[in-house]
Amino acid sequence: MQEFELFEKINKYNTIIIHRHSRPDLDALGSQIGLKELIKSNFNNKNVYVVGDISNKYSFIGNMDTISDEVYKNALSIICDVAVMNMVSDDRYKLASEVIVIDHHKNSCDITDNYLVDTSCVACSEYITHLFYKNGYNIPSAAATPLYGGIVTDSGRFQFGEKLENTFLAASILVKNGANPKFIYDNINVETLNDRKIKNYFSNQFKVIGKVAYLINEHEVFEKFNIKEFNDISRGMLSVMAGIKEIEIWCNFTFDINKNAYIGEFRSRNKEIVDIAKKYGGGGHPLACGATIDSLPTIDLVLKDFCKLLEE
Ligand SMILES: [Mn+2]
Repeated sequence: MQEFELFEKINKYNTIIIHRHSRPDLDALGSQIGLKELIKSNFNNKNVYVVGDISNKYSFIGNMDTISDEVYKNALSIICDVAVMNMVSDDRYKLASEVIVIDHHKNSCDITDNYLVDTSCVACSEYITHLFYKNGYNIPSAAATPLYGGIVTDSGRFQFGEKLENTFLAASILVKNGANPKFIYDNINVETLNDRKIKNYFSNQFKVIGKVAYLINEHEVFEKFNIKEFNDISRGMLSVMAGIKEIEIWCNFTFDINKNAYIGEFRSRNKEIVDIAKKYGGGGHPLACGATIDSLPTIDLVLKDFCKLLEE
């Protein structure tokens, strides 16, 4: 699909319902809510809704709308920050007359041919900013702040990105149009006292062999701290081992009672480790990957492989 067709289709429909991926991060929510505000401010008399599961962590950015199936009749659905069917939150987008996907991920789209993607953008929020700005649309502050939030978080606070100059350009446009960076940072830099206590606990638990740090978390820890979300430990506690000068690779093995196995999350500062993840049936990015590990003896083998890699 051509970019101009996005605006033609928005023009054509009175009702537009915006979706994004489930378990939303701030880019999913920021691009979704930002797009809603952009449409409301640039196109007259549109009914624009945002739907999907909510995230307690990012609820500060805005609320979702509750709508009936009827609303999808003769409506346009736009899906942000995801291009694969099984990750979209609320599959009622299928009830709409037409669907458009706007994404920045590298995988291909299995939802529709109305697919806009720019993989050089670090965030879907960045892509949407460029799309509207270069086509001469107005950017209200109600759109600028959530879009800014999406860019800040998906870029790891402006560290990552294939075309950082364009990322900064989008951020500059948003700030010029009233984005409130302090509001975003005040909300994402804060944690609860309980969160900090949990982190302190895990900070005292990790072990080190050579330049490799690791945590092995049995199922009991979920009960110990009343943690419901698996990823709050599995991914959330990686950070207690990151940023340590002597540690090159850090791993978090968390027991998943549903799989009766340890979910291993692996991170490396410089040396590519994804081949070791693949050796154990996993995969991911060169410096950030994972694998499902069946037992404690196998965890030992993984750790030995990481140590060996660092000796090479
Ligand atoms: Mn994203």
